[in-house]
Amino acid sequence: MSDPSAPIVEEESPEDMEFGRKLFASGVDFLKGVVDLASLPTPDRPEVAFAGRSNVGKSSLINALFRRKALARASNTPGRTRELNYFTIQERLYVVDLPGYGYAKVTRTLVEKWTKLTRRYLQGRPSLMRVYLLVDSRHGLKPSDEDLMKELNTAAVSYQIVLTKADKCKKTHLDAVLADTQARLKKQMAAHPTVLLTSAEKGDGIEQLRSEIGKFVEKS
Ligand SMILES: Nc1nc2c(ncn2[C@@H]2O[C@H](COP(=O)(O)OP(=O)(O)OP(=O)(O)O)[C@@H](O)[C@H]2O)c(=O)[nH]1
Ligand SMILES: [Mg+2]
Repeated sequence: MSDPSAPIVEEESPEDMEFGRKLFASGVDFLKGVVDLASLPTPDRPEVAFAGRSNVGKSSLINALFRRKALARASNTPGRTRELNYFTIQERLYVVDLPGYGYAKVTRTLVEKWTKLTRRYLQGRPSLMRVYLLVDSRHGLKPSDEDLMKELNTAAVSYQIVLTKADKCKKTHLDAVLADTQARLKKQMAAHPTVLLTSAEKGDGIEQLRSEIGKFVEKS
């Protein structure tokens, strides 16, 4: 019998992998940084967003997906991304880099402003196909992540947990964090049951993520 606590691994078909690879190699443009809901672009194409605590590696993962060093601004200074940054693959897909939460060093008013904007966006965007909720492999899920998960459940927004910075951890630690995260997802209605393990630095999980995102895009 299979071990119920073993991580679920989803196999991507070679066709999906190839589609994802081509999609992310087909050219990307920065569209704009959105600072209020009124400035959101028309929801005329599928959209995926990268959310998570400050410094978990959202911008770095987007750069890795597109094989670009500095498309999305990544930095050691938490709180680097301050707007909803829209990237577009022609007219086929929007990829959104969100400001992080859970970082208190900038002024409280500023944090509240970004948090409010991000939350409102996440709950009310009709074309949002999936939220990738990034979690640092070293730390696992934090209460602020679980708050967001609850909100996404309530708003019935599909999301998937992505563990980041896998290169910074030992395999035994990764296995434990994966199992713990998956166990905590069981009761979450809107959560994708698979937890993805990634490293923007070494490339782990990047091809799979491209393939998964590709499934939201119309084949043309
Ligand atoms: N070793 C390693 N470092 C990483 C990885 N991903 C990101 N980092 C580092 O983590 C730091 C934060 O990365 P960012 O991509 O800026 O994080 P963010 O989530 O966009 O941060 P905010 O915009 O502040 O919310 C940077 O110093 C990155 O180089 C990874 O996979 N491996
Ligand atoms: Mg960022």
